Amino acid sequence: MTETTPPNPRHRLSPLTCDAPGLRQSIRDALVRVVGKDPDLATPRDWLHAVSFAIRERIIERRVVTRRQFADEDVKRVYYLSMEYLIGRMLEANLRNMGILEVTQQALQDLGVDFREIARLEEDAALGNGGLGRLAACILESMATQGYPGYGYGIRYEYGMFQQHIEHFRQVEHPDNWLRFGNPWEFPRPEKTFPVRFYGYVVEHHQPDGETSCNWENGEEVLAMAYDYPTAGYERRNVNNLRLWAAKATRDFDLRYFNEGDYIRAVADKNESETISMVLYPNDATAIGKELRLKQEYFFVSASLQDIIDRHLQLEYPIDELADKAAIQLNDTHPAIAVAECMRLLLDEHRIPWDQAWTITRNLFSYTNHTLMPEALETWPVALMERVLPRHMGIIYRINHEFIEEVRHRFPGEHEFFRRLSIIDEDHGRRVRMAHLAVIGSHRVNGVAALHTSLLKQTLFADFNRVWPERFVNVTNGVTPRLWMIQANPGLTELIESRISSDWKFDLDRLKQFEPYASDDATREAFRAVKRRNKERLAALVHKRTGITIRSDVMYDVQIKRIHEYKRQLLKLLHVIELYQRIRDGEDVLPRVVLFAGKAAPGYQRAKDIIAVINEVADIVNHDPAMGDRLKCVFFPNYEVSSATIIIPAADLSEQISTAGFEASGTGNMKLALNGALTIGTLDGANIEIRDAVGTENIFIFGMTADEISAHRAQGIPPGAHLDSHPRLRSMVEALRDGFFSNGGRHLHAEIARYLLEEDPFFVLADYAAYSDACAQADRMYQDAEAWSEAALLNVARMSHFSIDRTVREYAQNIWNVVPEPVLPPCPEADTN
Ligand code: 73E
Repeated sequence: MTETTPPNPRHRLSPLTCDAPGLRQSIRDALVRVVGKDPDLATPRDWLHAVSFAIRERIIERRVVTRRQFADEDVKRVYYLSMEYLIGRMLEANLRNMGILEVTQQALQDLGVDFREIARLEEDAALGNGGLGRLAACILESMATQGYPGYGYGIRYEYGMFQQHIEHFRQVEHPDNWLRFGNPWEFPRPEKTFPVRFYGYVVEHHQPDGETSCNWENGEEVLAMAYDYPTAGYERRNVNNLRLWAAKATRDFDLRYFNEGDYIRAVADKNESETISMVLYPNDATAIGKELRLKQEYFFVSASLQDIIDRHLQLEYPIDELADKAAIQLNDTHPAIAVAECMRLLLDEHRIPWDQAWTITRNLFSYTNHTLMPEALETWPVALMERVLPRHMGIIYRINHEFIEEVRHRFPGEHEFFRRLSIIDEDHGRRVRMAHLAVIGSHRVNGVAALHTSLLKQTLFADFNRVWPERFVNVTNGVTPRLWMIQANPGLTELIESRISSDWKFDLDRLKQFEPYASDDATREAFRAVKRRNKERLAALVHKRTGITIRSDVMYDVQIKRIHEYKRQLLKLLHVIELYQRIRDGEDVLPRVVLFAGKAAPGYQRAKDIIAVINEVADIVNHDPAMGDRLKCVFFPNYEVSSATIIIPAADLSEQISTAGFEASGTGNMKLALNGALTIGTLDGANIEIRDAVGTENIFIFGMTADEISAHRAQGIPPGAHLDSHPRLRSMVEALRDGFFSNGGRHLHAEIARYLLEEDPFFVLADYAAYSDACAQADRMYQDAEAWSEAALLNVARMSHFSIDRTVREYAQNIWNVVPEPVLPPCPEADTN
């Protein structure tokens, strides 16, 4: 059935029941008929798969209804193109959003199965590195919840983000074979398969009308096959679709060599072409200059655009109305080649003239920038691009030529300006600047927090901002309260629910109604009880994962994020050393648990060294009897979405201490504050907006501002000059340097100390005194349990701005120009009988 065929009455759906008996039956049926097991012999994983299959039937039914509605209503669709989706486990999220969590738990209990036990067995879908990928997952969930016709497109990596083990204090990477037991949540769509070409050459044909048409010939073809992951909106409403592409060798491939009798070569080559979707590059905030990465980017972009255009034509819309019926968001520059691919498809496949194709393309695309870090900005050598994507290189040259002509006309004689604006960087061995292609090919470009957007306009895109100031807009990130509050923190959810009406779950603005309860003694006490239970839950997990025993009656101070110099895990580690020394000196120090978690890119040696040093310091601290349980330091291994949902609700203090000007937004900062942690942070990224929302008295801000950092850098003060800015700093750094905390890694500790004293590119020492003061201020407030609880509750109540639903509405209004469709009516009421 095509998208436009009116529903055949014989194809009317009779929805599956969502009551306990119906679910019980479905689960048992799935166990026998799909998983193929006798219930008497079924393992917990068999039950996990059985319940997942039973639920997916119900989700896909809603997907069919949602798709029909969109087809009937002539809607404008939003397409989100992202190399990364950090989804996490799907069972509980799907059950909750479908509104059938409790009834399914009941059905399982009737079958003698413990929901918690089987849910734990599900692998996280970790098809992303960190914030950028998690944002993509939150945006999809929000589009479904709010009724936007949104589609995600990405890559179905065979191996996701590596699993981090800690061996002898160091990070060791293990492959993430997340599909090894099969995946009940995906629907393979072999009929949705598109060819994607690489290499080859371009043949030009001169037409009688003076135009030139191009054919991209020869080269190698790989097939992109679709796998669909339905994404449920909250409370059984719309179900949208995430379509991930897997690379498959073409049949030609096989035949060519089979006919030549070289069987082994044929199979080897087939394997090679399928490596395109084999593995996620585990690099956060650094560009990867590898040919395979460029092929991954083009592979998923080409398949997605072919699919988008196919859908548009199947709906019988004229091709020149593409930008009226679709909006495409580029999640960073990773999919930016889409601009050239769209032009290629319109020009070569649909025979649209250049100017018209260019107007469509620009109206279609918009681009989100997530970082200013120079090492993250993607540029490809022209020679590589010419070899892998010769047609696209030609298109990029023409886009660039016409753009430069336009600015030459508007800004005559400014040759240096044109050179800086050009898509081609001529200074570093001729490279294609993907960010320039993305800006020129989009009608809107957004940063992800107010400070980030303003820095974008002043620095990276200052020249473009002169050309097109109206193109740059801010859309501050957000997080979904469904996962990061309702699922992660049932205790706090219940507390809020007992005080205000439940519509805050859809409309986080309503959380403001909770504000008066911050001064209510009973609510504060209940909040502390919830926090305590969340700490007990985390303490049990910490013990299981690390063997370390932690108290649950002390401050939990957490820094959880990718390990990166600019995020300054070393600043927190120095504070741990300060506390350690002070306790050893007999000072009275507020008892606390300091918890770090995060992965280092496998090739990022400094970050891996930081993990090793944290673990060695932790080992000394945790085994020193002088600490008497007042200080514990934990490195929680293999940080992922599912562990974040346990750590975040237990936190008291949220460490957001990046060097100002470097963290584009941060989203962990929002999740932690929403769960009642107080932030200690710099004026960086979204911290600034969090401060404005919660009030300066409910957050601990310290350190140099982005402007002060720039000024400080310009002064060129040697880092060692700050050693006397704080009474203990010198002895702390010396302890590191002299290997006091080392356990076989003496050289490493000396190197970290040298790095701080001589390089310190992210101003750890310069900011230390201010940081230590802010920590002391936090400690003082924590000792007044009432004051702390009040501030924590005010943080919760004032986080409405950071709902992903607000973020998505801003994209919809200011960038995509789409309106939400009325959400579907709920399924028949779930019945727990
Ligand atoms: O500040 C975060 C931001 O909150 C930023 O570092 C992160 O994106 C988050 C969501 O907006 C980010 N990730 C990357 N760049 N910025 C990145 C770069 C290359 C590969 C993978 C991820």
